[in-house]
Amino acid sequence: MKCGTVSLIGRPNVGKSSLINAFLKTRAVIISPKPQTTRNSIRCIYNDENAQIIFTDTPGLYKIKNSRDKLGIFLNDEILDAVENSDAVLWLVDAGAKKLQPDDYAVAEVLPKKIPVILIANKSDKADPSRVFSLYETLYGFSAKIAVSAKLNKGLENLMSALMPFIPEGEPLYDPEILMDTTEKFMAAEIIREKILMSLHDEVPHRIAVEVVEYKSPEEYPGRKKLYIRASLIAETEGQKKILIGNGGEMIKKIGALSRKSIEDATGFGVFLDLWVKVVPDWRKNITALKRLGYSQK
Ligand SMILES: Nc1nc2c(ncn2[C@@H]2O[C@H](COP(=O)(O)OP(=O)(O)OP(=O)(O)O)[C@@H](O)[C@H]2O)c(=O)[nH]1
Ligand SMILES: [Mg+2]
Repeated sequence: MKCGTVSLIGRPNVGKSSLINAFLKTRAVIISPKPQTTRNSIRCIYNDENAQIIFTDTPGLYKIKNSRDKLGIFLNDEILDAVENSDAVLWLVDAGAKKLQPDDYAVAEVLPKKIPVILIANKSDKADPSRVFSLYETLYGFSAKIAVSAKLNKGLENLMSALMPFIPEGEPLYDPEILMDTTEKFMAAEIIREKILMSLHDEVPHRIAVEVVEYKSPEEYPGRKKLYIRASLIAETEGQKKILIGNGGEMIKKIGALSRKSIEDATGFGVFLDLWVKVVPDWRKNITALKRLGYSQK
C-alpha cells in the first residue's frame, strides 16, 4: 500500500476545490464562481485499491495589503503549513491564463525545493493549455505538467499516474470510510457559507462568517427526529446585516432554505435550521473573533 499527503495550491478560483471533489467523486468541499471561497486548509481523503492520498485543499493565494488584515495572514499561513507537510504539491493554474502574476513569482520562491511540484492546467475544456505550460515552465522546475478539466472529469487518470511515484509506501492513516478530516459542524457552516456566496453579490460574502453554535444530531440525541442546527451569520456592519436579512427577511429565508436542503442531502437527516444574523464590528481584524471562527492558529 501507498499513503501520502498532497496539497493543492493556486490562485483563487482556478478550481482547486472542484478538482478535489472530482477525485473524491462527491461534493466534499464547497466551490463557487467567486474568488476566496475556501478559507481553511481542509483534508480530504482519497482511496483506491493501492493507495490512500490525503489531499489538502487550501485557500486561494491571497495578497496581504496590510498587517491588520489578520484573515489574509491566516490564509497564507494555512497554505504554507499545508505545503511543508506534503509529499507532493499540485500547483493549479487556469489553462487560459495569459501571463504570470506577481504572486506566481512569490509562490515559486516560497515552495520548498525538496518537494516535487506538478503543474496542473485546469479548465482545459475552455482553453488550450500549451501556452500556459510554456509560460509557467520559465518559472519553476516542475516534475510534470498535466492538463485537466475538473468540470468534465478529464485528465484525472493522467494526473494520478504522474502523482503516484511521489506517494511513499505506507499503511493508510484514515479509515477508508472517512471522506474528510473535519467535523460535521464545520461542514454545516461551510455549506451555509456556500449559499451566502451564491446569493449575495460583490464583496459582501467575503465580509461574512458563519458560526454554528448548536449542532444536535439524532445520532447523539436519539430522542430527536431532526438534526437541529443553530448558526450565527456574522457581519461586520449593520449595512451588511440588512443585506443578509433582505426585504422582509427574504434573503435570509432563501439562504436558509438552500442550506437546509444541502445539509439534508449531506447528512441524510431532516434538518431544523435556525439562522441568526449578528454584527461583530471588524471581525476580520479581531484575533479573538477569528480564533472562535476557526480562522486563527495562534
Ligand atoms: N469551465 C470550467 N470551470 C471550472 C473547472 N473547474 C472549476 N471550475 C469553476 O471555477 C469556479 C471556481 O472553482 P473552485 O473549485 O471554487 O475554485 P478554487 O480554486 O477552489 O477557488 P478558491 O477557494 O476561491 O481559492 C467555479 O465556478 C467552478 O465551477 C473546469 O475544469 N472547467
Ligand atoms: Mg476553493
